[in-house]
Amino acid sequence: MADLSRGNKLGRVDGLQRMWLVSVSVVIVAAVVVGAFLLLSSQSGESVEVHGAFFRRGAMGGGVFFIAYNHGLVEACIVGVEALEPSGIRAELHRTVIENGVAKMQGVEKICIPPGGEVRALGVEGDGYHVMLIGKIPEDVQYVRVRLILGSGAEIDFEAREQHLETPAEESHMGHD
Ligand SMILES: [Cu+2]
Repeated sequence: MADLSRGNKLGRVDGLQRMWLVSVSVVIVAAVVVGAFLLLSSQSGESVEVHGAFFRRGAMGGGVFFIAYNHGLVEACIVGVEALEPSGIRAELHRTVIENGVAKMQGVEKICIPPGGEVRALGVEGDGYHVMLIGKIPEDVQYVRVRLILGSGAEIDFEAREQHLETPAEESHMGHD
């Protein structure tokens, strides 16, 4: 009887020690994961990434198009935009909507990206969103630098190269505006 109860007691102590070790390991792993996540978040501006950016020239400005991915765990909103290069160009967040078969552009206060999702800021070919450039872009300028400002205050700077229209007929037509 005495030997059996001692054996049980020892068994319980081993179990408790194992549980304690497992708890400590879980806490350490969690701390490492959280630390890595915070580091990544702070480095990449709240885990929002811009891909495939380009711009198209218009008569008095142009449009900047891109895909924004949110790798974060919470919704991220673009609340502001600036044109860094060339200077003297104003930038606005826009959305193109189709009303009675006519495409219309309107300013928007923010563009929100769901956690783990994306926004296709590709004009009518995407979710309608784009960055509108207002001002004459010099002829020799082949790319623009754009800064997106997130709701958290984080900034994402990216470069958008000029994309010429594919059909030569349309291009020459546009060129003589
Ligand atoms: Cu626009």
